[in-house]
Amino acid sequence: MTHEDGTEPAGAPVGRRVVLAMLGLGAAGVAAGPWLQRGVDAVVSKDPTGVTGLLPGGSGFRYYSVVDSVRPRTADDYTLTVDGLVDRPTTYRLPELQALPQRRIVRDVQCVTGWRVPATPFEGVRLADLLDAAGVRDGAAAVRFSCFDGAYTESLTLDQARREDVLLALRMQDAPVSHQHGGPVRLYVAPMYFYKSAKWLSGITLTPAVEPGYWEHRGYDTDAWVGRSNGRDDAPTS
Ligand SMILES: Nc1nc2c(c(=O)[nH]1)N[C@H]1C(S)=C(S)[C@@H](COP(=O)(O)O)O[C@H]1N2
Ligand SMILES: [Mo]
Repeated sequence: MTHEDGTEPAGAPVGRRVVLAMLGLGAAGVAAGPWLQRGVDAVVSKDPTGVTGLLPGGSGFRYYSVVDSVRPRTADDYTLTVDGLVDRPTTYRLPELQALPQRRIVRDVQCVTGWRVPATPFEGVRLADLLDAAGVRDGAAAVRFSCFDGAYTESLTLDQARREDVLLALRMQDAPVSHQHGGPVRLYVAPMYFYKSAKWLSGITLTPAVEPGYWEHRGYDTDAWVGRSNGRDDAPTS
């Protein structure tokens, strides 16, 4: 086996296995990773077209977590901290994030391992808005994301982080982001493979350089543009 989910999904085209093997993703770091797939989504978004049948198991999302369990957070105890190379370090609570202007984006979700969920709505606060509010200092060139699962990390360059299609998502599939999908707040990086969209987001830190995230330490690209990175996935993309 060679990739992110620690398994070789049934029906995975040989081509992808070969490509991933060539990328060296079968390295021991992956095999040893504390990987768990959380099972298949039980509550799938309404899908009149039946396109979720594209996915293994005929369902919508898979749940992914690199740790066994994550203690849920609610509006009572959720906080999101913006710090590092900023003029005004800030800690937000959920109602404060909910009160900010929200943007809605509907794109395909694409996991680098090949599964895809078409036309999935996400809504939330533009990361660019929080960066502006914090006042990014000279010398900052990247953003590091941390998660209250205590394990996962991600990163973006400052230019990527400022894109219009990068959100702190409060809603997904027209409902609050569920705990299993990384709520109450997850990152949503629309133009990149879904591993960039860190779940259970708790920290945003401005740094002088990109610090590779969890999967990037295990062989995946930090610039994870859909269709242009990791030797590409094998599913069509929008
Ligand atoms: N904190 C955290 N974020 C994460 C992950 C994870 O394991 N932990 N997995 C990533 C990967 S590989 C994918 S495909 C998506 C899966 O999101 P979902 O569980 O909502 O389908 O979350 C990404 N963000
Ligand atoms: Mo993924």
